[in-house]
Amino acid sequence: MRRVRRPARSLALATSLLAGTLAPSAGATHLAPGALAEAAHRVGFHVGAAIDHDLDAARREIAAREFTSATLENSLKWGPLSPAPGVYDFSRADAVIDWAEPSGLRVRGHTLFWDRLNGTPGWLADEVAAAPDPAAHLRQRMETHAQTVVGRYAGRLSQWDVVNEPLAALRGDLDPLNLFVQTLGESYLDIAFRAAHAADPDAELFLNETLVELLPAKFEGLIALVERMLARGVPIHGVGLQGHFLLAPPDPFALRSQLERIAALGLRVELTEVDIPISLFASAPDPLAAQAQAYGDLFEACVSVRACTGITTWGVDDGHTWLDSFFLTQQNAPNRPLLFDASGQPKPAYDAAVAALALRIIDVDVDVAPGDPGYRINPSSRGVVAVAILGADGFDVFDIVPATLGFGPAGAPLAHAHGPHYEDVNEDGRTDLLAHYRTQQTGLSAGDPDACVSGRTVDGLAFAGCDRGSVVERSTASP
Ligand code: 9MR
Repeated sequence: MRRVRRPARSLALATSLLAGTLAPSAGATHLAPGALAEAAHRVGFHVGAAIDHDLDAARREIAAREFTSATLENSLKWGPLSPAPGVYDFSRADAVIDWAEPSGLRVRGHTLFWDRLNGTPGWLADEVAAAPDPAAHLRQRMETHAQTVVGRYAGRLSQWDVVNEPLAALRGDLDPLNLFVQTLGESYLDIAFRAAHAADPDAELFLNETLVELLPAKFEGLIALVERMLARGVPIHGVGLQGHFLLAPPDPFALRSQLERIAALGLRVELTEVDIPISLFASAPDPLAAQAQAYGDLFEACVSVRACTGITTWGVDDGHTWLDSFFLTQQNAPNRPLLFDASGQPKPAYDAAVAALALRIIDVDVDVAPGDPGYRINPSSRGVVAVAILGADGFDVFDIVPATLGFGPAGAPLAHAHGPHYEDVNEDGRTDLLAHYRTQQTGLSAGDPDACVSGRTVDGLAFAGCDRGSVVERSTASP
């Protein structure tokens, strides 16, 4: 058995930042430049920013240093891309993508089909209305558009928001004002995703929706829609929750449960357009610290769900945000909703995001293996649980404090079954270290709802995991 002792890494700082006790003042981060991207890279997570074609060099420099992902804010929308039928101008999109790639950024394509604002060219509705068979005409236009745009960048854009905002603004039904819905009904989503998949079979295809974080009924509509698409075999790989928290800061518990609902469908999920305006915290004693808490909550909700693979803020810094010109929010300008202030300095929210990313590295995997003769346990009397703490860096089973381990609803103590540790090569070809513990409980079986383990690491991180087959459980930071 290989015993690897990786360098100890303290989470105390991260935890106290999340608790707000060390929140620095604006622009006074103690973190090194690039800490955000570094923290994300370390745990295989993406932090992104929306980038427009005319974003200035100073902001691009911040983006390249601090983020791992870029979303095209406007340049790939059908309206700006195609001024007349069959005419495409890729110059703005090319400029962003040609900058992002050598900057080492993952690029998200945004967005193929969106019928609000400038998402669809004006000529399309006129053309569809005049067509002898409007449905056939629109379908053909959509397929050509997907082939032209997704095909052009095939292999370069790893994710696409194939369809944006299909639902009514404040409800869970399809948007009755949407040209695609009016002409093709729900089948427009199938056409869109199938055409995008044909144009780039390797791209991860997302359905991106807004305001669902604040509207539970709309979220249910989204889930039902995605379930129907999956039942029809539509190639959808992820759901994007935009995360424009214009009315209230994120509720971390509700958000996490939404992320888990999407994960349970077997899909990825990302927070794709996040902004949390400072006006939400106007009455707080320290609005920047309160905003940092909200960002910390948001990041923690996502990093604690394995299927949640990225968070993108809708802009780089507070000097350049759509909220300052949006009719509902412009009276609050400056809205200051992002991780960097208008002079490009990291805000307390930045530190909170970095701290929360550190929590990603703990995953607890609990497997019940009753009676497996390989474990040399009497199958009729005792259970065995294998506990693995998996992480890209920093923590493993050696970090468990054995005396803190508890099993089942009563938190019964666990002792090493044999071992103390062994290596296991997982499905990704990565070697995990596991530890087996013996319970006094009889009659255990795989997936037993009571087969839960909790404990603490030497760094004071509380963790908990249950046997759910192959699903990896979350961990929580200790208070
Ligand atoms: O931030 C974008 C702004 O510059 C554009 O004028 C606007 C219309 O195209 O779109 C904004 O981004 C939207 C995104 O594409 C979809 N979700 C809502 C975003 C804010 O309106």
